[in-house]
Amino acid sequence: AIAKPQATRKVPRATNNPLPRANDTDTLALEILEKLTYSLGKTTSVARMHDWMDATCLAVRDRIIDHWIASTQKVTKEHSKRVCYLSMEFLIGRLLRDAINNLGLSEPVKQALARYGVDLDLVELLEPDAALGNGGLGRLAACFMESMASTEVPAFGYGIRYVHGFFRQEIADGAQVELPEDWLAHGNPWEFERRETAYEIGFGGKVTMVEEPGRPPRYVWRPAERVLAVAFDTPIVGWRGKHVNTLRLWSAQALDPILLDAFNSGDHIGALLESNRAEAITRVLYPADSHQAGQELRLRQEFFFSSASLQDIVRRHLQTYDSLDNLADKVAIQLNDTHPAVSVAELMRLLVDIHGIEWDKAWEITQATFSYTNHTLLPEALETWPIHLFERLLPRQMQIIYAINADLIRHARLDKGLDDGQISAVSLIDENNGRRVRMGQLAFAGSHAVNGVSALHTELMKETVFRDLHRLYPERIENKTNGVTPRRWLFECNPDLCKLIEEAIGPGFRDNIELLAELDKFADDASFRDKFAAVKLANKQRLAKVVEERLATYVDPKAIFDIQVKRIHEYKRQFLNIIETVALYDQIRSSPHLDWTPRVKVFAGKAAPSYQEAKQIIHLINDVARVINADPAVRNLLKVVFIPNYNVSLAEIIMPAADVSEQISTAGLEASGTGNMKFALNGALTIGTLDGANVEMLEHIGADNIFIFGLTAEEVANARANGHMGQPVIERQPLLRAALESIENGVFSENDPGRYRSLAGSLRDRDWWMIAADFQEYWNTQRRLDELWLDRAKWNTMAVHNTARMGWFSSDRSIGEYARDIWKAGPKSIQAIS
Ligand code: B1H
Repeated sequence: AIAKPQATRKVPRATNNPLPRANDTDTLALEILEKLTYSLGKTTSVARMHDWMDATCLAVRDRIIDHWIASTQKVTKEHSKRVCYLSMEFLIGRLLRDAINNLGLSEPVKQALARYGVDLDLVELLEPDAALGNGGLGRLAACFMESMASTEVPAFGYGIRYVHGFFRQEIADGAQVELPEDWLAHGNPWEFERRETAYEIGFGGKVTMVEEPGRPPRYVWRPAERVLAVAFDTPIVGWRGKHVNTLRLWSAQALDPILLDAFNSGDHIGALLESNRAEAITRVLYPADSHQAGQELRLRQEFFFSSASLQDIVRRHLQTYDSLDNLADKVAIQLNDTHPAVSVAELMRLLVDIHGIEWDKAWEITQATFSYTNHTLLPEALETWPIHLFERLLPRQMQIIYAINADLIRHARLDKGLDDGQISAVSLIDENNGRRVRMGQLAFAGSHAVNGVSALHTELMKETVFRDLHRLYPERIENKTNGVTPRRWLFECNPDLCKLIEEAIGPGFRDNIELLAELDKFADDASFRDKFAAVKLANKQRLAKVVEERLATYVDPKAIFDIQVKRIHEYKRQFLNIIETVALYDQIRSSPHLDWTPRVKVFAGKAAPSYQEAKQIIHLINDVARVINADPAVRNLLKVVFIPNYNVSLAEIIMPAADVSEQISTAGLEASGTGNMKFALNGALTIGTLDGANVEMLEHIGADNIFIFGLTAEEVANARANGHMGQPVIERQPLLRAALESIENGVFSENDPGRYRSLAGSLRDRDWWMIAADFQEYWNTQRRLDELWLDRAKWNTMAVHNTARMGWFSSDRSIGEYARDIWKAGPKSIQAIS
């Protein structure tokens, strides 16, 4: 007879929380082998380096998952408030080293791989650099994700899973060439596809009013087109594995991947059209920062990820609470610039149309939930959308914006007595340029807090773009100065320096970066300084090797490494730097007997593909490099290199190798800068203008340890208002005049002598970026650096002070301030940050 199953039999209760895995070398070696065998189907004898990389990522990932599950359970159990960081860009770079380092696994993983004769350093190099961002804005989002995990602020990052990230840059005959980037080509071991977490996103169609007896009229949006947003989750592990948050990126799919009717009737191409159109939304990152793209596809991207993220937030909230009334108590949504600003209208639609909440109540919830960060004041970068496009693509959201605007204007007129001119400045609709929706105004109106990214930038926000809105809501704008994560930008990229720091002040700085201040007293200790300089030299040798490999150019690690790496833009003034380089070249040639300090000028950065002036600047740098590097008269006293394809991984090699950091934007135009912080943290001396966060770096580092020059923001504004012209200035400055003439006469472009005529001409004319205006002071300041280099003890003292005093610029501090002042989320200890 068959035994009857015992009703009382004890089944071991399934546990959600398996034992955390052991982290010793033996266990890791075994598990890496296990992944290689059972996840990748390879043996050690046929495994390629890529397979080792995948196996290593998977073994490390298992350890993150343990913490991930625990973090999620804790947040759920405690009903903690969550931060949702909405950003069109997350420039995360490689994740393996970050994960290993934060989990404290560097040594055991290294040794585990060594058992198979595999070098962890080489494995790390194979990971593609996730470039889902343009520059500072996207990298800030990545630093913030890491810091939120490290400071245990429960958070979701929401963005787009672009199939192609930021383009790969090559230089051909001196000019930039853009090639498609393909980071997903070999799969992505860090992401989890969540097919069950998918939302319909509508576009186009019609809005109808539905009236039912006894109920207020409702609006119903019937989109003409629907696309599916599917979630892909990547765990973001914080320092010491304490907490793990989620980066949720949306991928677009057709609801009906192939139209079966069309397919069956033989129209195989037509059957795929819909899926192509849908998937195009998340195909590629727009590569123009500081310039509004203006295409329909871009607006589709913005709405697509905003709507998906909000639907996700609302759904999850309703899983726990039976009402949306307390939404703002449980989530804080941060809008990273205006790219997700349509969220304000979309949340209103979800609250009012879908969940039946009364308008005023919905508006209260919306404002209490959102906050908005502005990252630029450049007029050409401020997003506006033509009404007709907006209306066609998002008809209901357009209606909602009109309604929000009507309320805003009523308040401005009746309660605050604004006149017509002031009303048109605060209006969400720009009536002067063919009627456009102003996304900055929308984000401002829909938020309880609006912040700039450095003290100066925040003040300028109040005086310029948001002047009238600020008068209307004087409490709303506040400052949150940017920061960078010390884990990636010191611990991981400069391990030798960290070892040295630890010998001097102990390991405390690894958990509290502001303890770096204790290094200050070592600045006058000659033996410490020498070791500090030795680490710098080794880092310069490492960079010199990269330059040799990629450019076949020798650079002397004993020369000053003077580095400007960032997006190429007129306001960032790489042009000023290269003109100074040309002037120096002229001087070395005409006075060869003088004691010139050897310098290597390093440049890297990408130009937006459609930005002709920026591409010309790249071409000029390469032309100048070719001529100077080949001129024997220079005797290696001056070298110029442009390293192609600047990205996060290259930055990790460059930041620790700089002696001089170039932060020379026209004052008032760089909102903050974050490269400036990475360089100084690693002991470079800054030559810079009083712009963005440079101003606060000056305060923290002290005027004796930083090289500030040039017009102030106020002086720039005045010069522009007073019709400043470059030519009279150029006439008075022989160095500048000669350098400019050689550039415009084709000394560096003999095969095309007129190539730089218009670029140079722009200086003689309005000199909009104040390059001629600032040249002489820039030159003088560079020569002061030359002189300082001769007193190496003094230089090194200053370098140590830089590292010691940069702790405040950690993104942990930035996040602490957001948590305390804006989000009211995260551990009490974080919100209590002073
Ligand atoms: C910054 C951008 C930006 N500001 C538009 N604005 C973009 C604007 O694709 N777009 O349309 C992309 C990016 N990026 C930078 O943000 C500032 O220039 C830096 O000064 C600042 O440090 C950084 C982070 O706040």
